[in-house]
Amino acid sequence: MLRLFRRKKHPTLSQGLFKTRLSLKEQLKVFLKKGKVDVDILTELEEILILADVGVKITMEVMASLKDSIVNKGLKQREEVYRELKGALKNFLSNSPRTLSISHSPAVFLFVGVNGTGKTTSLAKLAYRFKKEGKKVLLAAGDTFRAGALEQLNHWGDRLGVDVIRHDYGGDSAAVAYDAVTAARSRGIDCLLIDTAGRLQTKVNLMEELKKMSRVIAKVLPQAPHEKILVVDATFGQNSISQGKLFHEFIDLTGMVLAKLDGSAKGGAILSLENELGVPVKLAGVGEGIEDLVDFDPGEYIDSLLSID
Ligand SMILES: Nc1nc2c(ncn2[C@@H]2O[C@H](COP(=O)(O)OP(=O)(O)OP(=O)(O)O)[C@@H](O)[C@H]2O)c(=O)[nH]1
Ligand SMILES: [Mg+2]
Repeated sequence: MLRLFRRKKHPTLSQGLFKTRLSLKEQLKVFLKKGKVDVDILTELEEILILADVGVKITMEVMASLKDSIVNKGLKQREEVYRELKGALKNFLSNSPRTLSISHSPAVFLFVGVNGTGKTTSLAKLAYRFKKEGKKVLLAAGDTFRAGALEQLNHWGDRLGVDVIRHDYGGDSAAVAYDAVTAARSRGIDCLLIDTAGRLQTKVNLMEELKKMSRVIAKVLPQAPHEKILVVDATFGQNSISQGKLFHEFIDLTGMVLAKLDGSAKGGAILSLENELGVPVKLAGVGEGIEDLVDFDPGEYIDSLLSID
């Protein structure tokens, strides 16, 4: 059954950054072609970083550090500055581990985020990955609010051959979570993935509901949920920062999934997002297919972002 989803080529982070790179590549080439370091170099680089939605704050800090490097290290060639730029940008990415916490049994994952960011799809992609690794997976339909949400998750459950714990529409999402964790324990499940309804970070009552879900889960299983994942829509760019901050305030996130990276020309925003939140991006969605979920590797990210190939 899982063979149905198999494709020839595995997706990559670099592939997901295609659109962002498209707008940068030509500018970077022009930048490098000029060869020598001159008075315009920092202005040119600044434009490139802003174009990738790296954000003003980080761009300014990187410019200051490059200026120092050019003077102190006596950089004469643009190629050298370009290498220095990659190093400088990497420093803004989080040092926290990016591996998912799956050592507990069951390992409980809570997916949260604003409406339509890609929560349910990312959850299904991760369930598929776990299933492929031979793990026992269970899904929970914590979105009892949006019309069609239960059917959407059921559909994924059917396709993946994974059970879904669900209540009716209008039900209490914390009660779904409670039942799901209880079921996961009694069935010897390895990974329980809990979906939630999309919500605006400014709606305090809805944010409190997430807190309650988290609390109820911990009552059944202390230390759970082991991963509280914010799913961010990569096309939002810098706008995701304020959203992310509030989600983090309410439920203390452990990681982020950057969904729809393939559709975004704003891949540079990951730098500000991580830097401002202090929460690592662990996975990236690079397409609508079930296999289009990749690990986020900081080195690969910077290299792909600034690649001229
Ligand atoms: N291109 C692309 N599309 C994606 C990706 N992830 C999700 N999508 C699409 O985004 C749309 C919304 O995805 P959902 O997973 O339903 O989003 P959600 O956050 O669960 O939405 P709500 O439950 O309504 O808040 C769907 O059409 C998905 O196919 C991705 O990585 N790349
Ligand atoms: Mg959903």
